[in-house]
Amino acid sequence: MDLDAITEYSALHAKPNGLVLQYGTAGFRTKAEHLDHVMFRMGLLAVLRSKQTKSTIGVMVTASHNPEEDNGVKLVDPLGEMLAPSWEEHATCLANAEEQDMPRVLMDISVKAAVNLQQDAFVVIGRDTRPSSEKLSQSVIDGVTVLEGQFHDYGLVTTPQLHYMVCCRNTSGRYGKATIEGYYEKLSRAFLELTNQAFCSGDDYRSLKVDCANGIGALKLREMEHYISQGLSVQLFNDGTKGKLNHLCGADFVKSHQKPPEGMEMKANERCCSFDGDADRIVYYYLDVDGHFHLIDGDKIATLISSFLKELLLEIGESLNIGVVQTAYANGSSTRYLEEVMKVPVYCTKTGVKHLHHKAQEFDIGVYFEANGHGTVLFSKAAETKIKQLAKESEDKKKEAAKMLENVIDLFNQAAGDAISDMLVIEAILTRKGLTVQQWDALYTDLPNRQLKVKVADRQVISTTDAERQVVTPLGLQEAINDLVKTYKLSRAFVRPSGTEDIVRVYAEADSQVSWGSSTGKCKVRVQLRG
Ligand code: G16
Repeated sequence: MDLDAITEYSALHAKPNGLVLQYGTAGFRTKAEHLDHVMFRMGLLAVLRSKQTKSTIGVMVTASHNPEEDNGVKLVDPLGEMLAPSWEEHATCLANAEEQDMPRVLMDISVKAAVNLQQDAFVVIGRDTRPSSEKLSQSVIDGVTVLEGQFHDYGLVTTPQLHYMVCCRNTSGRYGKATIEGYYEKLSRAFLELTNQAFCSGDDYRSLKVDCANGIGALKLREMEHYISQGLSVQLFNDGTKGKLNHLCGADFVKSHQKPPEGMEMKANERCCSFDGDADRIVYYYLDVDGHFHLIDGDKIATLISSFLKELLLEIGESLNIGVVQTAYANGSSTRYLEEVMKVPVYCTKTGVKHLHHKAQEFDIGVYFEANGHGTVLFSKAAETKIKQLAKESEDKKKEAAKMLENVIDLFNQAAGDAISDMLVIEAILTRKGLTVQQWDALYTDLPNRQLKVKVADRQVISTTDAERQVVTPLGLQEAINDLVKTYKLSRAFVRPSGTEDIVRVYAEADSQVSWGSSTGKCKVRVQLRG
């Protein structure tokens, strides 16, 4: 390691004194102007991680759903999954080391993690469409090259596309071709095969309006359009030509405000969906004939997918175990429906797809979705092998079901939640089952709920336990929540510090909106902080 060169280059990406950041729910996120040193250092760290795992590592420059002025970075581990927790700690230490200490901290990490510094390193880099992203990804490249790592810059890609590339490169192409065309070809082939023989091919089933949050999703969906046009026609809104990224649009806005995005032309009963800023989340929605807005969030997406998979498993006659993973934000109605009607086991983890992904790996088929629309489905190696074998060797209906499952496996991005891939899975299921968006929505009725952001002086004073459903500190806060919650039926509420924004998130649901004391249905939760 050439410490002199590292010190010299690092000075060009100097850390502002005293700035402390944490590798949070999805990497580092803050105002873009505070991130130059973090990017350079994550370039260095990616090289160490690549040497240690003898694999390609990904670095994605994005702040996903955050405002345009923010930016962020996250590292992608060898199978396309999120960075291992012990390396998140290394990332935090390295990002926070004061300028003069940084080379020593870097050395300490390489010793602690037993990195063979002679090993070659390869890093792939991607970025979203934020104005700050290009320069920040150059800082990542500076970090990679000063440690003599090799790199490939994919430029503008969605976050899940970068996860896919990393997975392809580390599995000798078995997962797919590590190119954008390879991604489009793999997904579109599976999608068209799934929809090809569907009995329902009326126009209603084939067109979809997509709000792209003025982000990268628009560019990538445009590129992909002609690959899927035989099965689906998409009409793009908020494509970044006029509006600001994530501003009054996108999956996060639609989910948290429970209303349509601006800039979308919606007619009654039309199926619409929204991506978030880096196209790793998706939510669906429609307006009914009375103009009421209906949101179909990650919970209902998980339900649709699980019921389709269960039907196929029944047809192939295999007892592969299937589990659904949610977070505390999952609507109580969805959990009840999955457990009591569908008889599927449901598990709850902390917020952050890294936690859900990990839990989902315990099943033959692990379906994980956050209510905000972030999720995917994982198939174990054993399940995949069994399904492939049945698709080859069985006959008639069983063969057809196994082939369908084979395509479903290919259509999901198993490296990460992916709005484009999820959208195609959902469209294929709706087409195959001949379901309208209203019929899908009618599976169960969500409990009325609200999610709010609260700005506090220091969000870190709040700590939680029990998959973030109970507050530990400050003392007295949980009792205050309990006192409020017990006065309403089917009610639940929790508070947790965000790991991506400098705010505290508050969630509440109950059987009725009216009893929360406001004709506009706004939830009034007042807790007094003691201690
Ligand atoms: C990220 C994570 C999600 C998480 C969301 C909000 O989403 O990947 O798993 O639900 O942040 O996290 P928090 O409540 O801690 O702010 P994205 O789409 O912004 O990458």
